[in-house]
Amino acid sequence: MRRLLVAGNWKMNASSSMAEALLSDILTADIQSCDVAVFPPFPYLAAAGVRLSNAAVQLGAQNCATADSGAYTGEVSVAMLQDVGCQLVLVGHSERRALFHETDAVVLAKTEKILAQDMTAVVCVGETLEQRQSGNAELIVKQQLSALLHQLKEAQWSQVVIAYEPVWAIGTGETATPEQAQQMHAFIRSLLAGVSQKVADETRVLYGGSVKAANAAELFAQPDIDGGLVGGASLTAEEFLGICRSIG
Ligand code: G2H
Repeated sequence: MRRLLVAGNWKMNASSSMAEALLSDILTADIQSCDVAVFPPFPYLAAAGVRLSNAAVQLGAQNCATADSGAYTGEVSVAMLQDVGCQLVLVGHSERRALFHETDAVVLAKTEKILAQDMTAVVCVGETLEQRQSGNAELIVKQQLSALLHQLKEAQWSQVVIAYEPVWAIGTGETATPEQAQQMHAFIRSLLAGVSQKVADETRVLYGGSVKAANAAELFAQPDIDGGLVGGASLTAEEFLGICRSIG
């Protein structure tokens, strides 16, 4: 019922030549088995937007401003991102929460801007190792989603993708087991059911955290895992396409 999505979050990596080569390889591969999206750094978005226009591969940005325009030095608005061809924006990645103080209120404000622009918000949630070990993983994820669950209207959820990214699995090489991930994904879906059964059935919940070609198939086989948000392994075409191809 839900088409899987494999999304490559390049983080602060690549160069213009690397971006061009990577996009070229992804386009040549012509993946049909899932939706594919890439999230290059800001400076490469405009060229990527031209490269991907009319292509099935979707373009996303890693961040956006909460304001529409004006005296916000260094910020990039959602309208600007759409102007250069972005369809999606990441919000609330744990690196932004931890390093740039992105609170749940900021996550909500950004998400509302993205949805108002008719774009898709990929909202990231996930607990730290300490929070998991103290038995609070579900509580933390519920808190991170709480404002969205209460504020968004049912129809808006068609423009939201959730990415569950346990902080302890990000860039560490340590992946949640398929069972651990499935358990949290099922919990997230139960929260979505509080909005409506339709929202629970149709909202995609991606897994993120050291996804690679070797573990993707097992993760994506879980009933509530609808694809992956891929960091390190999205930086080489071979590994990223290997993840896409793990979907039968
Ligand atoms: C989690 C993920 C991508 P990685 O941050 O969002 O990165 O796959 O490198 O763990």
